[in-house]
Amino acid sequence: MDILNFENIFEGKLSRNEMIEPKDWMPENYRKHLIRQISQHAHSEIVGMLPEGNWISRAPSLRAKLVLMAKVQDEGGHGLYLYTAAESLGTSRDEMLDALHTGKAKYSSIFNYPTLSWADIGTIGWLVDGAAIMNQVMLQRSSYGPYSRAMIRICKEESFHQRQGYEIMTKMAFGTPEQKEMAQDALNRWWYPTLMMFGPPDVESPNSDNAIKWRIKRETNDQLRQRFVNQTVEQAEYLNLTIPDKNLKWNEAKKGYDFSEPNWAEFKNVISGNGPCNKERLDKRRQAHQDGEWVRAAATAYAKKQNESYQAA
Ligand code: FAQ
Repeated sequence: MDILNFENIFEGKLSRNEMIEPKDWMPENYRKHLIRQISQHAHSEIVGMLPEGNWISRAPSLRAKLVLMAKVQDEGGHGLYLYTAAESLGTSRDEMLDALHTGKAKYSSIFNYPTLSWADIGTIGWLVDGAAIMNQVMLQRSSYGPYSRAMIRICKEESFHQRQGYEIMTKMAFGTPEQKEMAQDALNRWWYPTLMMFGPPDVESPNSDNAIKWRIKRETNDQLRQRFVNQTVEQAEYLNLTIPDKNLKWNEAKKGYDFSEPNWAEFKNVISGNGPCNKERLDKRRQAHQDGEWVRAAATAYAKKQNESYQAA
């Protein structure tokens, strides 16, 4: 079959909303686009364990500690599903991790901000997981089968994470004046970085056109950001907390809120490696990888031995 026929089959599947599977023919740029996005997503999950992991030993109760430990462990699991989905496109775990550890690969900008108080853990669950779900619900219908299936499970777990965060915020916002102040302070610091998670405005997003054309993303960065703001305003009102944006206003014509854009110069700075915690996060990640070397060596030796005994039998 010539390349045009392969392309027709690929386009036909997309137009019928069928999944593209690892053994199917796909354009090289589609494969590269997916490896880029899925590996960045995987890196975000495992780097995202660090700001919250930082609070496990300081959680205010045994219950809070158990719930946070389960959440952080889930994020590690999400990273594993996603690395496996990316491997099915022909890259290797070592290549992806090497790109992360050498600073070549991106991961979500949000994890380069510090977690200064327990209210930050509530805010991450409420806002950061809330934004992640907003994006990932759409990705459940992504055109690449292994990515879409990973997202279905991840979204279920992210919903628990979002509730965990909102529960902390509810306790703090309705707690003592000091607790409420901590909750407001955390919202003030995390609001704009959360809006940045959706990526640059559509007009400055070089990857969006292909992502939409190939049905990898079903909605654009701006559409998702708008939906997130619309949903979150009511949640903040219930908590009696103030979103730090004087321009936030209901716009009846667009049936959504007008809101201030985040500082895009700050975003560019953070994704170029110069955010408040980029260095700390990468140092911790490299150290964790190094510390895990003996586990990888033992697992590889065990698998080799099993393989030899199967072949001998
Ligand atoms: N941070 O052309 P676009 C989570 C880069 S999971 C860093 O618009 P695209 C769970 C982008 O890569 C959070 N870089 O790109 C959790 C591109 O650079 P490149 C992660 C960003 O791909 C919760 C350039 O800017 N979620 O939080 C960011 O169409 C709590 C131009 O951008 C995902 O990864 C950013 N925020 O759209 C874990 C979801 N935004 O590669 C622990 C899947 C953009 O050309 C605790 N990913 N860039 O050098 C996506 O949906 C997309 O990749 C976007 C970016 C929306 C992130």
